[in-house]
Amino acid sequence: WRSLNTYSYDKYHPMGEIYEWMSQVSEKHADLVTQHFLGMTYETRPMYYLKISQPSNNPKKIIWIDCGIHAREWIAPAFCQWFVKEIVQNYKDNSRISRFLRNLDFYVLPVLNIDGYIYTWTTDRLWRKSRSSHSNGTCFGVDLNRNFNASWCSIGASTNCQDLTFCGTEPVSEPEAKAVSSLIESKKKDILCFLTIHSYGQLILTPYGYTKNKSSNHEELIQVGQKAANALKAKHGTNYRVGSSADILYAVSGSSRDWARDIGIPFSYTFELRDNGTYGFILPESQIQPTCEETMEGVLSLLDEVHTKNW
Ligand code: ING
Ligand code: ZN
Repeated sequence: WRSLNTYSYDKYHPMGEIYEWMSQVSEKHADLVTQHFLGMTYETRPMYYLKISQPSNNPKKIIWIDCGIHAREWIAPAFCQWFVKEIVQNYKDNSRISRFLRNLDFYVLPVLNIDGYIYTWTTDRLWRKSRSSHSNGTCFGVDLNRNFNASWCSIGASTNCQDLTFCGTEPVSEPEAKAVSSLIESKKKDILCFLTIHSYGQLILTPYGYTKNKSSNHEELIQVGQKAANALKAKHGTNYRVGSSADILYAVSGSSRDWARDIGIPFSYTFELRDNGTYGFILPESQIQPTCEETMEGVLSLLDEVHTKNW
């Protein structure tokens, strides 16, 4: 591909192409999309997020969306790119999107775990963690979704660096988690909704994972999540389940979603995209488009709900 017009949103892209895509979207749509530095990865690659924002006089709230905290979940970065494409292509004509942009800014981090994502392209397609070195270089990687400061490493996480769910050496020990935490912390008063995109399992998960206790707005979170699941299903018939992590998946500590809710962000969700295990992490490219189309419907429905509650 040479220009944005020929970028394939129904293909998986290596990190170099995603970097190039980020520069091109923010260049071509400079009035709407800006690229911002977030921090460096362990292997010293730059992390950028895209801010989608329309000029306005009224104070706005932020919608955060990150993808690719787990390296092998390739459909997640594909969705973040799809989401940005949909907004930039439709914000002028789509009344729902233009209504959102009057009150909301979108912060989109297309690939959170860049080092891990690259490693899945070069070396091990099923790598999950980051690529930091531990125990004198004898084992590698922290599960970045166990490294956040939410009941860190108390349950559903491991202190053994060889394990898939290694929580790191202390809360937010990893540069990638630190970069995200710092930005979110600094903007938390303005963040209305935190969405973190994973695969697979077809689930919309609410806080908490580290306890069966419910967050103060649990019922509302479930209602909004259930509406999103209905909107998602209406597109291609895909069934999603909605519930708290601890209730419908498993108990985990140190997730970004729980941490975001704990610091006071009212709406915080994990999306687990397609499929249900037929292909699992190796979701065929033929499913990128339908998966992104239906997820878009789910996310837009969710945004409609949180937007309506505030304006
Ligand atoms: N699943 C998530 C995981 O980190 C999750 C599920 C997310 C649980 C957030 C609790 C909180 O294990 C995958 N597939 O990564
Ligand atoms: Zn995941």
